[in-house]
Amino acid sequence: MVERIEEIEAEAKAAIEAAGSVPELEDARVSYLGRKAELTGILRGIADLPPEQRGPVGSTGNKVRKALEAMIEAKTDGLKQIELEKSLAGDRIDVTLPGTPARAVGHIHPITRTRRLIEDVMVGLGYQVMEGPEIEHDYYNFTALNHPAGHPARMLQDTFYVEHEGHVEEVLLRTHTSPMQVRAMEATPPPLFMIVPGKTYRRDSDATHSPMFHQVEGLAVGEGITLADLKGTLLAMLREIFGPDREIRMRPHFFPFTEPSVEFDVSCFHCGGSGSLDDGSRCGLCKGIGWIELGGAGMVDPNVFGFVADSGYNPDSVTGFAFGFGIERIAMLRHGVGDLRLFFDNDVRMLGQFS
Ligand code: FA5
Repeated sequence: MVERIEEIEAEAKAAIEAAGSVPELEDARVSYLGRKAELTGILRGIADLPPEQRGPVGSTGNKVRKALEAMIEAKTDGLKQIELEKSLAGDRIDVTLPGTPARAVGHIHPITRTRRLIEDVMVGLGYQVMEGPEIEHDYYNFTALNHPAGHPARMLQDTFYVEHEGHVEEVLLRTHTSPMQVRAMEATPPPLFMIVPGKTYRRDSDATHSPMFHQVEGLAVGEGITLADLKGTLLAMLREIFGPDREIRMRPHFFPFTEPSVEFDVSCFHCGGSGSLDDGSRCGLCKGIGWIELGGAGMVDPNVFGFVADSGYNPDSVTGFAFGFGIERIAMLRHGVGDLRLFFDNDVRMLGQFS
């Protein structure tokens, strides 16, 4: 009987050693130590053995059972550790792998982009950025800008009027950002260097004109400011926007609130200002002229200073220049967009191209 127990021990040890997983080890435990196992049966039947066998069989049997139990316990711990390591290795996250692509969050609108570019350039030149109301009084939009009532220049800008307390033609959607010239001077004594980007409105609609559009106003007032400063400022700004080789030109024009007044053009960045392309054909961007018209400007009219004399603007001691231009026009030129209305159709296939 003792020999049989030793045989069982050898078989059981081999089976335990061969077990490669926790379930396999459990099978071995059930086979050799379970309720129906041979060794369990032998130990349970000790009382029925002849008295001289009870001692050796009992002690060998119990020793073997304990040894097998200890072996199984040690092996269980080892296998569990191996399985844990395997599953950890399987679950390991490689933080260096590229992540799931982030969802597209959209794009900044090309008009906003262009506005920010202009703001950055002008802040770099020492200008502050101001904002003003889109619903404006006739006084700021026209009167204080030297357009007396009945002045024909009022008719040049097809105005949207807002009915206010039964009155028409007192409150309007600003037709340009120039009203902020007067508001800024009322609020800030000279010297003043500011730009005003914002929405403006006119009864206009075609491929290059929209009822709602954006302008940027610029105003510089201080002692001894001249038209040459205006030209230098416009040149610096437009070179930042359109490239370092650009030139500008100013042509005589008329605005009621500047004297002298000019329109300013930038040399065409498509043909380099020559008006023709390398193959000899006419440049389509500037229509063969070599110059692209951008906006209006001039020296602040002393009459305008008269409206803000109480704020320290004495035309005998300060001079200044102002300029204004359309943001859509700059964005169209920069991105080669032929129809301004595309910016406001809100087709993401069009807007998503400018990132
Ligand atoms: C003015 O609005 C003057 N306030 C500019 C100015 C400021 C002159 C300071 C002197 C001193 P004008 O009406 O030309 O000027 O408009 C300026 C620019 O606004 C135009 O060159 C054009 O680019 C843009 N613009 C005018 N109307 C529209 C429109 N309906 N849609 C899109 N852009 C427009």
